[in-house]
Amino acid sequence: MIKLYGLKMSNYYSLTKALLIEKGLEFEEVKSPPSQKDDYLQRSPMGKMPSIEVDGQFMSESMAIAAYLERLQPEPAMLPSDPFAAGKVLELSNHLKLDIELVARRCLPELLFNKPVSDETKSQVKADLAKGMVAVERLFVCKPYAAGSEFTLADLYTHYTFGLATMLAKNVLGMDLLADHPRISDLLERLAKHPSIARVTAETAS
Ligand SMILES: N[C@@H](CCC(=O)N[C@@H](CS)C(=O)NCC(=O)O)C(=O)O
Repeated sequence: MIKLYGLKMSNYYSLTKALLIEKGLEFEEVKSPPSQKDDYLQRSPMGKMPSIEVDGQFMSESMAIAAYLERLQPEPAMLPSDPFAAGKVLELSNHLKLDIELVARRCLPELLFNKPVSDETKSQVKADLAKGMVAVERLFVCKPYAAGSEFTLADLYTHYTFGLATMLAKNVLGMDLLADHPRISDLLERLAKHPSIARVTAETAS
């Protein structure tokens, strides 16, 4: 059985859990906070969560885990069978991860650990987020899902990216990230009710 290491509070842990649920795979959750200890780094070389264990072997990085799970359990598909469409799903997922989530995350120390982020960093993050939002807006299809007619990996990255990024933007930057993006706001409302995501949310709260 697949073991999923990390903490429920982590958006990437939650994304991976939702993916395992989507795939109907059996898995065991192992509570494991991030660490720089050697045994942890064997599972996840940057000491981050999530990671998985399969038959005594380890893998980190949500997108790598998603690629593995897609081949292990092809149905339901989280990437379209059309090669170009599959690339577009990954393109959107990567932009969400790199140009929204990772940018907003620079404000996390202020919210989580009460470590103030400098005004210079805040204005850079605001500018980078504005640019990232224009970029992802170009890529979103929202008919009805993030990248087209089917629920894909991009929907999971959408939900788990904006969950964190909108909260950080609002509380640290005083910025409404979705103010000019009604299509993305509507999609997020629908995704919150998607069964795998709703189950992860309910189990995180319990
Ligand atoms: N690129 C990684 C990001 C994982 C990540 O940033 N995890 C955060 C929690 S959501 C973490 O472990 N942070 C602790 C740390 O950086 O030490 C992925 O996609 O899995």
